[in-house]
Amino acid sequence: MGLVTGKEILEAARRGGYAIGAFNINNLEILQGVVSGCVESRSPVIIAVSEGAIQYAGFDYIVAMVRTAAALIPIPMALHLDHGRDQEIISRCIQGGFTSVMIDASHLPLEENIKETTRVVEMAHAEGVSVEAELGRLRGVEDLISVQEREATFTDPEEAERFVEETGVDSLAPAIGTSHGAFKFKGEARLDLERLKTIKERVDVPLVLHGASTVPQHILELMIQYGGELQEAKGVPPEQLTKAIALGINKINTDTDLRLALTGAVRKVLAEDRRIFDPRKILGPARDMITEVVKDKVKLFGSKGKAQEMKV
Ligand code: TD3
Ligand code: ZN
Repeated sequence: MGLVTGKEILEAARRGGYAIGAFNINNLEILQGVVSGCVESRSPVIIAVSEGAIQYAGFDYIVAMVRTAAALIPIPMALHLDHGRDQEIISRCIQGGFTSVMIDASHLPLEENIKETTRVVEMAHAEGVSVEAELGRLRGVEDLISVQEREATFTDPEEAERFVEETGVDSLAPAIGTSHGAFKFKGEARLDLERLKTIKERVDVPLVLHGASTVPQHILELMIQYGGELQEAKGVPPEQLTKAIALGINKINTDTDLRLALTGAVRKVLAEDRRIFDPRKILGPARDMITEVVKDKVKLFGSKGKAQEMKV
């Protein structure tokens, strides 16, 4: 059906009270794994591509691959730049076929974040491309010892209100206690849901949760069984995601769980048959494993079956 904007997908999710998975891809097998999972579940999907992924696979390969996927399938799909920091890459995405970009100027002071984000919003909206921005820093809850440190890192609801009003962004990623990667929590895994609730009361755009991988137990066990060293890995508990969705999260970013699924499946195949060297026999099961993970995710996020409801 061709690519749709991030805004179209997220506004439908906001109206329906569910979340859309934004899945990071780097190559053909990951893309196909994600696409199959969403097609089988009849779920809209956001394909997320980082600056690192563009560097790895090449801009034109990524755009051609994702466009081809979108043309072949009956579900709404957006192509989104994840954590855009480089102005040149952001412009290239806006001009070159992406339907959504994230400007991540969250490392800058508030005023500069507002300025940079506003500039990207103007550029992107002129081309009909949606924009996500980030406010606050992503860090694990227990890394923040003092109340002051926590306040300086997590998103301030008042600032969020001002940020959305002044920049005109289409969606906002607040910092509420998640972090990227497989080692998110040392102690209790908990998000600052009170803060999320207050932010939602003050802004009326869809909210995005970064660092939302759950590190599923069965995948962790697979990794460890076949030689991976990940004993301390811990993700966001699925029930915390359910609560976050009920409080206004409409986009859930997932990369780590796909990486773990791919690596776990590859480890298993290689360990079980040491004579294998056909890439299709190595990456085929990994692709299938990604499909299974994605099917579980979209069920949890509530986007299963929502492709039909979106009139795009
Ligand atoms: O933006 N992303 C994807 C890139 C992070 C590198 O892993 C996320 O917020 C996903 O975070 P997670 O929990 O999958 O690491
Ligand atoms: Zn992120």
